[in-house]
Amino acid sequence: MSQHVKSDARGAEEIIEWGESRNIETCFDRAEKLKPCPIGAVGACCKVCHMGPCRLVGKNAEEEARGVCGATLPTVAARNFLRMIAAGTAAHSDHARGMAFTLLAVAKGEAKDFKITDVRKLYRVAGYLNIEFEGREVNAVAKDVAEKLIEDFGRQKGEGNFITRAPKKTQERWRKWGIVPRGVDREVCEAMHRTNIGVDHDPDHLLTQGLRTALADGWLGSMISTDVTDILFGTPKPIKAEASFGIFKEDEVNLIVHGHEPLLAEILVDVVGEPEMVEYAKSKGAKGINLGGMCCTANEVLMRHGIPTAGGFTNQELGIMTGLIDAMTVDVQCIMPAITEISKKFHTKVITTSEKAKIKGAMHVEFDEHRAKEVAREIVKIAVDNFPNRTATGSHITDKAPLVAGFSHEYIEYMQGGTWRGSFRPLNDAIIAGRVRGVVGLAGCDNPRVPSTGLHHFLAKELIKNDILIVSTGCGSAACGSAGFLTPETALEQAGPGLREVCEAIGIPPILHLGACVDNSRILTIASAMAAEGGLSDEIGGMPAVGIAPEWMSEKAIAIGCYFAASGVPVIFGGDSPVEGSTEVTKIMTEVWFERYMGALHFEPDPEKILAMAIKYIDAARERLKLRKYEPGKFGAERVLMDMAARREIEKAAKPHIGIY
Ligand code: NFS
Repeated sequence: MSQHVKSDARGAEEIIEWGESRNIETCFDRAEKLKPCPIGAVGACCKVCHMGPCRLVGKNAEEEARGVCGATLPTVAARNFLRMIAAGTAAHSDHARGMAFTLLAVAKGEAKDFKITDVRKLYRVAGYLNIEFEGREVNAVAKDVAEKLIEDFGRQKGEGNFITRAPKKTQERWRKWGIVPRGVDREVCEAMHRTNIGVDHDPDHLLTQGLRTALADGWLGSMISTDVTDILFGTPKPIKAEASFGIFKEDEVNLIVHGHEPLLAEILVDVVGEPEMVEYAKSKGAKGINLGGMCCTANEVLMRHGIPTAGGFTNQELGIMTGLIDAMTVDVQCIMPAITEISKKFHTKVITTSEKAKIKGAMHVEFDEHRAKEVAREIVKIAVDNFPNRTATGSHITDKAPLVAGFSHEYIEYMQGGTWRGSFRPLNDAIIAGRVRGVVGLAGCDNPRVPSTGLHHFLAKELIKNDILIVSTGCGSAACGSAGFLTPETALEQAGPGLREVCEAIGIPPILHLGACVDNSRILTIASAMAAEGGLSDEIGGMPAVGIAPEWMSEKAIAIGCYFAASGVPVIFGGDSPVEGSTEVTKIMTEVWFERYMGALHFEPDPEKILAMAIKYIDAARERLKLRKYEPGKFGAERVLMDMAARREIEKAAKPHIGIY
């Protein structure tokens, strides 16, 4: 990875250069031209009232600088940071709200094009919510589940429903420090109130509300979204797919779903296969209709249907520059408004589909779950009608990478023992024996301010070489996927000896793609299951586990980082710290949070240092847990891991069952 590379994503550099030779501007050019504001970058700009904006700068700014109202730099930095958490939480949770209301509509028979696909998951969730399900109509259970989950948004007092899914000790820490979230809307609203001019001025107190708000994201909003999506569309299990710009087909209509919400994308998966639609495409000279994705909408349909992904955040303009995308639907979040501008130079139609988001220069076809197929067909027709307008211009890329995705909590449990003996015992044992040194959640965005996806690639390779199992989500997964890292072969070629053995025995890649960014909630449930299994820590805190978001850019990533920190996971973000101006705030987020929750949030731009810090945290946790000292290639005794054949034997011996797990 040379310093001059703008993107390390497969094929990206070629498209960027092609665009540069034609003066087509992308986020990479804008990032170069537009240096970050040095005052805002360190959290020292306060613009919460109209006496300012106040710039808290100077030699001894932390001690001496004051805004017009007298606000200090630590107050301002903490306040700005809390607002980022609130915005990120609002985004994930509003998406979750839409999912919960769709489940309710399905249960009431009002969204006829959707159905409950995973009844087993519905029952599992009903169980968490103490809702009776035995002998009841599926839709009646679904209605109760949806209504109970919807309570989590508007609850004013008490605790979120899923809080009790965390290990007891983790819950105790939260209660002790007053960070158990009540309802999503209440926490976001209170965060905005507290950061309003003249309210909360104590940095620690502000950041404590930050953690409560972040927990509302992780354990309420995001977890609801993951569970409801599984109920409606199926809990993911391993599936093969492909990634990168090579997924676009020259002789087919290319329809790309971009954004975050899975509802329209799921219906499109059905509709593009309808014979009338395929015939229509043929009538326009195409061989068929090729559905692909981008960012997290891509991850949702990749996990469940193997729909290929064109990559993450920084690939969106480049995708259009291939000249092969006939239509791109965009719903909410991480959509660059620049895509409508760039689409003018090609034939691509950008279609906004959410009532919440419009972009000048885009068509608007609003999605409505009550007439989902009708809207989906309208969109497919727009794409097909646009196929003949394709010109020969564009930077075509044919290269793509194979991948395996679809690792849900439920599947990971199943793969460690089958339907009847599924557990987290083998993973815990492998960690105890030192075969697996620890676990890293490698997640978050890709970013044009660094060689985009390059930091993900570097860390992924180094971590698995060090026998660290990776669970990935969001654009981190897209980065690993298009690099070809999400295959079992990667374990053989690149993983350390212990991790390689574990991956070989189970037949999995050393990097497990867990889904979209809202599916970071799967990491919370996996960590809780590992704590319950025993032998490691009895809470999430203290596990040999670290979260890394090396290229983050979205406020959503900040909310995620904070809910992991509050749950007990040390987290390292790349790039410069948005609270760098205040050592007091930095200390709270690193030392104070570690003392209270065993989690922390660091910012470190140097990828080598991120790696070293992650390994240090993991080894320190191993030492605290009195686990065998990690030595490459040397392991302690552990149970024999079951391979696929052994699992099938158990399956055969057991009673017949429905589904795979
Ligand atoms: Ni996550 Fe998904 Fe990507 Fe970052 Fe955006 S798409 S929700 S925020 S950029 S990982």
